Amino acid sequence: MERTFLAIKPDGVQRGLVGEIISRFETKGFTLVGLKFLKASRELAEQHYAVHKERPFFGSLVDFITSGPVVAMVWEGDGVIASARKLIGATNPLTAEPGTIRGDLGINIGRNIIHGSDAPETAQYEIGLWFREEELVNWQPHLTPWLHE
Ligand code: FUP
Repeated sequence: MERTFLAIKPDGVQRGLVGEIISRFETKGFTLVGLKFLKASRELAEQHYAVHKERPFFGSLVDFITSGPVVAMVWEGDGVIASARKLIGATNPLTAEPGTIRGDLGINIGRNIIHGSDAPETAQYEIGLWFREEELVNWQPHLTPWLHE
């Protein structure tokens, strides 16, 4: 079963959006398999955003993601990686579609509320970076027959 890594960033936590955001993935029908609340170290943040290390915004991105607590999560479901990206919306909340998390809840690219893995390889890398295998829970929600034909 496909898994993705999602993280509610410090702005989402500070603004009290944790419940609203988790609710969107729950009500969509995906399964939560990992959850932790932590303040990321600089080392973790730099590894997480390693693909952006040559970009001009890298320093401020790492400063921001380490500036307060984040909610790190792993969600499971068929097609969850691409679907979560759709639910999250475009990188810039100002132009993200209404109905998406960023489109509904934000206005600035540097405060875009949530991170979601963009591909299977990234998901695998990010899940391994933020979670140990024993922190992920394998379980079968009772809702499954009502969500899948
Ligand atoms: P996304 O996959 O939508 O989270 O966006 P990217 O991986 O392209 O960028 C990672 C983060 O860098 C974004 F969440 C916001 C930040 N960013 C900027 O601050 N400025 C930019 O021009 C691009 C990205």
